[in-house]
Amino acid sequence: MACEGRVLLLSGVTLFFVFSVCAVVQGQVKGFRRFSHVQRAQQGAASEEQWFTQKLDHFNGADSREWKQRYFVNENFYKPGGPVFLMIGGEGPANQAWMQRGTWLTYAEKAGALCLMLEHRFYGKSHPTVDLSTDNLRFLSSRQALADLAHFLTKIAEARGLTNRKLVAFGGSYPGSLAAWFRLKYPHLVHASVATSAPVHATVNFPEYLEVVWRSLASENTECPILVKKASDTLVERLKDPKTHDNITKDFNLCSSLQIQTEMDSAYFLETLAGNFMDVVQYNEDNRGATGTNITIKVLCGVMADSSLGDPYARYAAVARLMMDTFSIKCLDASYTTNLRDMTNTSWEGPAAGGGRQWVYQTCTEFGFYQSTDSPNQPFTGFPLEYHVKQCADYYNVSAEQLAEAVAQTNEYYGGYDIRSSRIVFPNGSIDPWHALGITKDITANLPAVFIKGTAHCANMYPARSEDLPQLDLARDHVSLLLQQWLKQ
Ligand SMILES: *[C@@H]1O[C@H](CO)[C@@H](O)[C@H](O)[C@H]1NC(C)=O
Ligand SMILES: *[C@@H]1O[C@H](CO)[C@@H](O)[C@H](O)[C@H]1NC(C)=O
Ligand SMILES: *[C@@H]1O[C@H](CO)[C@@H](O)[C@H](O)[C@H]1NC(C)=O
Ligand SMILES: *[C@@H]1O[C@H](CO)[C@@H](O)[C@H](O)[C@H]1NC(C)=O
Ligand SMILES: CC(=O)N[C@H]1CO[C@H](CO)[C@@H](O)[C@@H]1O
Repeated sequence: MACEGRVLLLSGVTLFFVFSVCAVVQGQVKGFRRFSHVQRAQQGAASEEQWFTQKLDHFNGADSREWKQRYFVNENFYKPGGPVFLMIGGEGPANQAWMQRGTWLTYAEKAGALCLMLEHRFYGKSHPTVDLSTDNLRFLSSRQALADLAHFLTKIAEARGLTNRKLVAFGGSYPGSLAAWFRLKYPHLVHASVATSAPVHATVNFPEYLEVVWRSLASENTECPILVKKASDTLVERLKDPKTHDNITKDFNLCSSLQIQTEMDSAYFLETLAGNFMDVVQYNEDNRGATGTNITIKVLCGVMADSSLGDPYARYAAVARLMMDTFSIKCLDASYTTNLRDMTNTSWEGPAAGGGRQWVYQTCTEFGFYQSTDSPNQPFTGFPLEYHVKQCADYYNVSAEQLAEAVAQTNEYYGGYDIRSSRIVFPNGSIDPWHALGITKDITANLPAVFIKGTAHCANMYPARSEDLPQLDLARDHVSLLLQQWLKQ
């Protein structure tokens, strides 16, 4: 869902924290974990799941196949005649916590809104097809998802006598983009949107992500990213010498002895370790909460600066072990072979069906967003664009040319940074690596950006806390005022 269940990948093991359940899912994928969101909403009484009969293919009138899509309703704040608020589901199970907590509900209370949340097709319990075969995944796209939202709203409005009510769409991260695009493509249905941390510009290569990681680490301590780079460079050197592999296996507590046969093996291993830093930066501070981790940029940079642990390489290994301890992971499985087996399992019970197989498919056929090491201004080495592109071929038989064309077409279809619409607000956080693909300056008075200095991915969506930065409170109030204005228009 929108900024929901957290996915942290530690050394080949992704921890997918679904609200109130902590499921450990083996072998999920990088792109996925570094796109999904921390859940900071607190536990409350679960809003009951409901099911909507949805079309499989909205773009073929001759195809009448149907399936059941999951949704949630909260009527607590609704006042007769009030607007409809819709939380858009994303690349993971719809998280019921959003029906009890979150900034959007404070807005709903003010506006007397009916609150709905629709789970994204192919995620959570919303299964349009019998399995996740590549052939079936062609029904997974943002366009089909927007059409699901449109059909759902139209039918719900008819059934509940809500036609002509103003609708406000909410979402964070990928669902933030969906919120913006929903207003763009269905202006007759959607009155306004709050598109938080929304990467509206698709791009195959996204090396800027790691540049923001450098800057975010440097804002804690200028030495920190330099030490990370030293450590990473040392590790890359050692990987070239098979005699060091036994030591590396021990240092990083690998589940089985390190096997480097191809560039994919080393890239996967290096990316997994870099992931410790990427995840913590993306969710800095947001990382405390229902799931209870206290690992922040400050903590990681503290370890990197601790010379009592040995050289920077030894400190880097200490970070990896700290992350494993924090998440009670016994050992690190950083093997591309295992990953490939998991990612190509097409069963709904498969190891990557929690969202990894689906989300990476969407990156290969719509968005790219590959967090490569292709920029010199970032700390890591060894997982270049080719490594990410090769995964599209390995998992789904999508070629580099097909990927490039698909990404170009996504921008052609939605407009990328040049989105033309109105009444969409784009909150962004300065230390969120995704802001590089978001709208960070007002496009027009009617398409404003809201800048939140010092916050990470999706911070403004979580329930307010007393220790929040004052600018985060201001951003929440600013969005609230905009919505009040817009609902009068
Ligand atoms: C492995 O680590 C030990 C102890 O730190 C060290 O003495 C040895 O030289 C290392 N082996 C290699 C091949 O680097
Ligand atoms: C995080 O919290 C745990 C348990 O409360 C504590 O044992 C640990 O020392 C803390 N770690 C850091 C880095 O603050
Ligand atoms: C896919 O995953 C399921 C559940 O873990 C497992 O039972 C099945 O054997 C796997 N299929 C293949 C082809 O590996
Ligand atoms: C992969 O795609 C190519 C061209 O798109 C096709 O010719 C080939 O049969 C596909 N391979 C598999 C295993 O599906
Ligand atoms: C980090 C970042 O790009 N923040 C931008 C968010 O939007 C405001 C405009 O309201 C920009 O000034 C910030 O630079």
